[in-house]
Formats: sequence, structure tokens, C-alpha cells
Amino acid sequence: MQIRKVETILTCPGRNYLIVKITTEDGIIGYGDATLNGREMAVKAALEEHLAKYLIGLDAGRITDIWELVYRGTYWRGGPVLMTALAGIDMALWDIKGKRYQIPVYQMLGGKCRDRLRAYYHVHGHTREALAERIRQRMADGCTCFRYSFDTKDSRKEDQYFNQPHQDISLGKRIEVTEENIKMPEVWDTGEYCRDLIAVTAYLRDTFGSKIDLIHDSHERFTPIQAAAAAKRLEPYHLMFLEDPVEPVYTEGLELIRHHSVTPIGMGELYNSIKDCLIPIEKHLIDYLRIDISHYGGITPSWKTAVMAEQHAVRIAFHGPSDISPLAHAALAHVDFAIPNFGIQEWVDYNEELNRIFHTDLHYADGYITLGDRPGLGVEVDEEAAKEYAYQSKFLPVLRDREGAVHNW
Ligand code: KDG
Ligand code: MG
Repeated sequence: MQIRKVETILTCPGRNYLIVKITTEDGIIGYGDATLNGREMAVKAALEEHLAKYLIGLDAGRITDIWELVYRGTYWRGGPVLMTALAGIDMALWDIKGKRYQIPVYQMLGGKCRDRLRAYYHVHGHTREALAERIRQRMADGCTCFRYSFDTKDSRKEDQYFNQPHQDISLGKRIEVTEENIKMPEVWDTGEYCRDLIAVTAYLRDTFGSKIDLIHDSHERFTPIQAAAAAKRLEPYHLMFLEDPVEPVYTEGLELIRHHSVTPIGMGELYNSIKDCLIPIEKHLIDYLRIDISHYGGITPSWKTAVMAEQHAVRIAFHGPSDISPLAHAALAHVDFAIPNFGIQEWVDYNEELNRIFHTDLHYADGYITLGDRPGLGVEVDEEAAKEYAYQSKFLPVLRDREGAVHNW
């Protein structure tokens, strides 16, 4: 199982995805996801120019040793670019090991703890009625948990509202923009947002009662005291969790939120290492850990962190948006199935192009995800199809407040 080749595949079936492909001397191929949206070329260069040569000739089965080698053996460590590159390598090695021994990754992590994973979808509405309608449509497919977002009443009055290149209204997501739109302003006003957040949440609870669970993502846009106030005011509406209320550096801010409110807290898509979540987990400042398997170094550290979180009654709700590839969704699902403290899984629909490239062993139906028993990650990658979708240079949009100052993303 000596590593012969480490390659990357960059493809854009709608969004850009970076795949790591590792081939062993005996011809086993493993794939991993190394997608970091808006920074694809930086990760690609880290892999091809700086990391690949360390791996050639090593035993692909020594996953932990290779993880340590790349993480701290090569000195520069941490941060989203390097941890995403490492995640791609790590996932590809788990894929190789599973294929070598003909077992799925979840079997190597102790086997399944559950038969299916409860999933949630994003829903967005430019009015609260439109939001409720979107939820009803999804409920018809069996989904019972929603991460809701909305446009503030005031932002709807702004001229550029219906021409927002940075917002995919149907997906309810801020998305990458092309170069010509890079300077287009996206205005943010925390006061308006906070006022509307409480009103929209009350409306949804009133409309749907306890038939659905609700998650709201604040995307680190609050200061700690603003977050504490919002969490307190949201208490009557029983969120499953309030996501990323503050920036990861404000660990004490999480204490402040806890001090004032019992609204459950989810955190983690910006964490890059176990050290980032150590205190939040140990002090039980969070209830759901939302690390991103592709930006956190892969399966190896995510699984270790999940085990640690279990000791503190923190549940895992991996970040699972459309800006990481189905390879990442497969990797996180293998971990989800193998841990007792699984919470819930963020889920997305794949477009036709994506389905042409990635053939996963994951199946969504009636609000739940199931996983088959193909070896490794269980994802077949059609490299010829991937070549048909050339990389497109795209940029993350920027938020500015009403004075024109940069605001948290
Ligand atoms: O590119 C950033 C996205 O991954 C992020 O905005 C999605 O916050 C997100 C979520 O919870 O899915
Ligand atoms: Mg989020």
C-alpha cells in the first residue's frame, strides 16, 4: 500500500470543488475532498507544490502517522488552507484503507450506532410568508427540521434587492460572485436583523407549532452581548440551536451567552483544530459542535473530537453545505453513523452535474439519510465528467454596514 501518486482534480459543476486523488503502488485509488470555496487555488498549490512529495513512498495504511507528519512534521500548521489540504489527504487515505480491506469507513470506526441520520435543510424567504411556504414544500418531502434565513424588512426596500449576485434566494445562501460583482455592496444592519429575527421566529413557531424544529445561523455577526440578548429573546420559540452567534475567538463571549440564556448553541464551522473547540466543549459552552470535516483536517481529527465531545454531552452536527463536495458529505456521514452523540446533519440537494461526477452511497428520503455498505467512502468519481466542468474563478462577497465599514461575513 505504498503511495505512488498524489494528484488533484478541480471541477466546477456549478460551484468549484477540489478533489485529492491518491494512488498506491498496488493500484488502489482513494479520493478526498479539499474544497475551500473562494480559496481553491491556494489549497491546490499547498497540496501539489508543498505537501505531495512528503507522501510518496509512505505506507498509505499509516493514516495517523501521515496526519501528524503533514500537520506538525512540516512545521507550518493550522488555518483553513492547510487544514483543508490535510483533510483531502486524510479522507483519501481512509478511502484507500476501506477499499484495501473491502469495508466501509464506518466499520473501521466501530460500526453503525444508528440506522439513519436525521437531516435538515436550509430555507430562505424574502418575506416571512414566502419562508413559511418554502418550509411547507420541504415538509411535503418529509423534512421536519429547518435552518431558516430571511431578508430584513428594510433590506427588501433597497433598490438592488432583486439583483443580488451574492445571494441565491432559492438556496437561502450567500454564494461566491464573479469578478465584475466583487465590489457590489451588500449592506448589513445588525439592529434591523435582530428585530426581524425575533419577529420571524415568533411567526414560524406560531404558524407551525411544534411540528418542526428550527435552527438559525447568525454567522458570527453578533457581539457577545448582542448574542446573549438575542438568545434570551429567542427562548420562548425553542430553537434546536442558535448557530455561530459570535466569532470563534470570543470563547468568553460564549460564557456570557450561557449566563443569560438557555437557548442551545451550535458552533464550529470556522474551527480548524481540536484546540479551537477544547474549552467550548469542556466547559459545555456549546450544545452542538458544527465542525467542517473538510476544513478541520478530515476524518481523523473529527472522529477524535466527536469522542471528546461525547464525554461532555455535546452533540455533533457537522457543517454540510453545498460548498463542500459529496466526498465530504460521505466522509462526515461515515463518522455520524459511528458516533453515539450524533445530533443532526445539515443536508443539500445535488444538481444533475454533481450527480454525473460523484456517485455516492448516500440516500436521502423522508427527512433522513441512509448509507450503504460500499467499501471506503463509497463514492465513485467520474473523472471524465469532472473534466467537462472547468474551474471558474469566483470570489466570496463582502458585507459592509450602513457607514460603509466592513462587517463580519
Ligand atoms: O462558504 C461559507 C458557507 O459554508 C457557509 O455560509 C454555510 O454557514 C453555513 C452553513 O451553516 O451551512
Ligand atoms: Mg453556518
